[in-house]
Amino acid sequence: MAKRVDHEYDYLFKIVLIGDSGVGKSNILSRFTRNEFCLESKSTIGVEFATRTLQVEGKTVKAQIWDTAGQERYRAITSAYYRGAVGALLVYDITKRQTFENVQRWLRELRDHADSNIVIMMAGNKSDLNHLRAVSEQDGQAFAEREGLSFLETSALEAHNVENAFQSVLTEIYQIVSKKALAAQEAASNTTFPGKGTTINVGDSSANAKGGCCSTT
Ligand SMILES: Nc1nc2c(ncn2[C@@H]2O[C@H](COP(=O)(O)OP(=O)(O)OP(=O)(O)O)[C@@H](O)[C@H]2O)c(=O)[nH]1
Ligand SMILES: [Mg+2]
Repeated sequence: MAKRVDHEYDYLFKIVLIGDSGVGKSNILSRFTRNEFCLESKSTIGVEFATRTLQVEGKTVKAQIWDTAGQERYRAITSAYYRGAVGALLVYDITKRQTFENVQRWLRELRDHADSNIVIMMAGNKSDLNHLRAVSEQDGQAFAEREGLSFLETSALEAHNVENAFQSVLTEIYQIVSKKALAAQEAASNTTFPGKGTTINVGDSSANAKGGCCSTT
């Protein structure tokens, strides 16, 4: 029998879930990766992660989603949590104003610890509890626009927009990555095949170093 290859994906993207305790991060994760919801879920302690492989613009993408506690005392070491993350879902609870006010704090943490090009989606979760709403959708939208974030209201309970939120983050990441790959390819072909009339100085090592190396960052 043929052995299954583990690398059955084109890209692996790490995404982190952040936001105050109780906003629904773990349920968003379980809804997205296992289609499960738990009304009496316990606060996360330390770090958990789950994966799901899906199609993004015709490519097979494995999303590795990390989840930690919103509560400071249960949180894992911050720098390790953010290392290598290319996307973030920043969650607040539309029925708890304070969790929305704290989004600013979470953004600061992202800017301090994560890559500056990280793709951020803000999610106003628990949209099923409209009768208890403490943050209007317009307030969420306006804040996201000011901060340059994508924005959706979600409900892990009703499976509303959870799929969309991740698809949108993954698509944006994919577009950035493929643009970078294209730019790197172009840079490489330009340096490998210098145009007619280009002076190639073989004696100068610093010039060689510049011309021969193609940065992927
Ligand atoms: N009505 C409703 N309740 C939700 C929704 N998402 C999560 N909850 C509930 O909110 C509570 C907290 O959810 P969690 O997913 O554990 O929250 P968390 O953000 O992971 O919390 P920490 O791990 O402490 O940071 C649980 O009782 C969930 O059942 C939702 O979309 N709608
Ligand atoms: Mg949790």
